[in-house]
Amino acid sequence: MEYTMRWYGPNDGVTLNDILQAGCTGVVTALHHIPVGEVWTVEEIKIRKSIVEAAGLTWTVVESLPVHEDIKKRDGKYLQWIENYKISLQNLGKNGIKVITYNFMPVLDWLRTDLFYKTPSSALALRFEWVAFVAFDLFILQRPNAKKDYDEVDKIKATNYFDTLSEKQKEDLAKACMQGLPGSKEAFSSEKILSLLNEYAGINEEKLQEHLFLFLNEIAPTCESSGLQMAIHPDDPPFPILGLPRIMSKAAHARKMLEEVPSNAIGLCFCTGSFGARKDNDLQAMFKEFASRIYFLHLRSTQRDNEGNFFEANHLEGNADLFSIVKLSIEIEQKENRTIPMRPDHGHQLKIDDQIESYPGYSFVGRLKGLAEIKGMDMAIKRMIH
Ligand code: DNO
Ligand code: MN
Repeated sequence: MEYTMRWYGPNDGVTLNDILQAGCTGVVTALHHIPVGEVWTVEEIKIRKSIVEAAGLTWTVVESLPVHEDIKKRDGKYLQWIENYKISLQNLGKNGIKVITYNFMPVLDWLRTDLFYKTPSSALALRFEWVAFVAFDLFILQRPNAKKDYDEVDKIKATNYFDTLSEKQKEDLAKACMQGLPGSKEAFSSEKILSLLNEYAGINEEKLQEHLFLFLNEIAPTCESSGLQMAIHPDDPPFPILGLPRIMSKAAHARKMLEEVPSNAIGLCFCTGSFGARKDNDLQAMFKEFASRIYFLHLRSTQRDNEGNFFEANHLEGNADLFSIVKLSIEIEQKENRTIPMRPDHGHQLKIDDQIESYPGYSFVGRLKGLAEIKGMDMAIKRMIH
């Protein structure tokens, strides 16, 4: 396993040296300052690469090279954006990048209703609560179709829930749900989300899936010639929200993509936290089935309840059995003689993390704790095998 942490670039409060001291050999980063769709030039990539290498770290995984909304909808300037995407891929390949992570979630990236959920130790975790989300949709976003998308029970629960919230709690709920894209300090507004949602009116799951497969088959030859592996990140949360289609939430979705896009350059980012938020996703079975096309690992765990709610648990607790996943990764690495990059994905916000400014989920000490636990487990499993 190659140990990395996500680094948001020179503006990240967590420094490259912090990441090196934590025990990583590499970082996962992106050129967040380049607008979605524009080409990542060789010069810009080189600048980032040299900063990373000067700190004694490597950069082999990009997260994310974002896919323009026009490509997901196949409208507007999507052909231009695909051409640009290919040029960015070539430029990244020339600079030693091996894996590209991206997602195909319309409009939003990952979404939680609470960014500061207090766990029993008082460490703060990210949490998704269904009733809170319905309340957000009905009363804060006021999406025109929301009322008909939920059943009566959900609507009553959400109304009662919303009535108990103070103004401050309502504000926090709005902030959590509209936090903007990863790496961006710019939040979404209700108007912005509503207008983006409108553009997806005619696009159902089947259509979005078709658009993903077309896009991937179009870029696969470039990935092959540039020595790159595409690793799609699962939907998070892994079920439909805001009336939007979801196409990478469960085993059947991943299976279909790997069948429809046969190139080995196209594979998965196995995020145990995102896939694991669904009860019907058997993580071990999925890992075994897709192993040879898993190119990147996001290791974290979620604790679910029976109502579609979950919070991000300590890495070695909750519903995802990371011991089994690490063991399976070691087996596939040995069998196929390759190294899979990993990162501890999100971490808890510990008290001491208040001292360093970081993005939600990307605290330093909280992630370091997860990384160290996983690293110890990895070493122990290897020693037991030999
Ligand atoms: C959530 C995170 C995501 C991920 C992007 C990849 O689990 O890992 O923000 O980085 O969706 O495009
Ligand atoms: Mn993830």
